[in-house]
Amino acid sequence: MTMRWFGPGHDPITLDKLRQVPGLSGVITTLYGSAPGEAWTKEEFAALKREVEASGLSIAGIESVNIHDSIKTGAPERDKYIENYIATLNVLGDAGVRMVCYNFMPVFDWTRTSLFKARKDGSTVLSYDQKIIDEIDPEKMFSIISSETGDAVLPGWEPERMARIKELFEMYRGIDAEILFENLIYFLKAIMPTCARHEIKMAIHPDDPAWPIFGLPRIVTNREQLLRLARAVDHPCNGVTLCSGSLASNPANDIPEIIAALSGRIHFAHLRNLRHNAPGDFEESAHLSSDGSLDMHAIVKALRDSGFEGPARPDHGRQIWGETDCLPGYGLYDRALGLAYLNGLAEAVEKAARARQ
Ligand code: CS2
Ligand code: MN
Repeated sequence: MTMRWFGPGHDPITLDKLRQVPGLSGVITTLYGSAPGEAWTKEEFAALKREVEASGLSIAGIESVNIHDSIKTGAPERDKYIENYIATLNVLGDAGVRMVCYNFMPVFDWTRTSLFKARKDGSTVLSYDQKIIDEIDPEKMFSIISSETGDAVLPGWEPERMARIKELFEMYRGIDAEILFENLIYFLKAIMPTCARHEIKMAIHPDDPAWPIFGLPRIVTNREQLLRLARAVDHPCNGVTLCSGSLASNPANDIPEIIAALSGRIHFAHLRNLRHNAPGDFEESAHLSSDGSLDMHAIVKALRDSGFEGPARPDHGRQIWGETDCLPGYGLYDRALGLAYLNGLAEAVEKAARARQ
């Protein structure tokens, strides 16, 4: 069980605090300051690794090494950026990293219409309402997010990228789901030999929410698409991040069933619960099954039964107990509560399985 840590200067929650969370063995981190497409250097990564290890924790995987838009759009300069990606994988592989999470969403990473929706108990959560999205143009999206975050920079919502939003939309003109899929396969085929050499497991993160928004295609949203992707590059290093909250934004997705179907190809798990309010309208909840729409016990059990061995982490939590100094969704308190609960489920599932043997 791991937790996400955004790195020095980016995450107000220190490693000293994280290491007191019971059952935490490692962190999932990244070079948060690096732009998509940049090759990471050995020195930069060694410094990050030293810092994590000095706290007694280890790096359990990278989330994310982001993909340059030219790779997603298949622009002529993509090969140069794929070379940079391979250089980064070599740095990571040499440093002992075995899992890299990434996503292939055009323009926006995960999208929410509010980062601080108030709940009855006084906590706040991230929420999404398609009706709001339908009424605004995409350029407004960044102002909604930035007006709620102030100075904090959310992954995928960097002001430098958002300043170029018109240009980004222009780049994706004519890119439909089929072309985007081909570009993903091109990228995966190019990096597979490097991944195989270092035994780095690539774990694509599902699109969040799990349907196309602002007319942009989305290709990692359900069981069929995930299986198609796994088969198109049929190598164990081509795998998936099982993000329960992202996939379950579409209530038609049966998460335990998706886990069973992808057995052997899930390399990372994001465990998060959410509550469906109406079609296209959901809010995140505490991790507890009873607080949301997902059966978290069934999800943890399905992961165990599928032979999943990779890192897992609690995904977004609520903001509680007056905690404000954190990135939205990434406070310490509720993620720690979530982690303790998920560890309890994992222990119960494990013991029940052993008792049956
Ligand atoms: C994360 C994503 O906070 C989140 O919702 O799950 O931002 C995730 O890190 C990226 O999509 C993976 O590249
Ligand atoms: Mn996730």
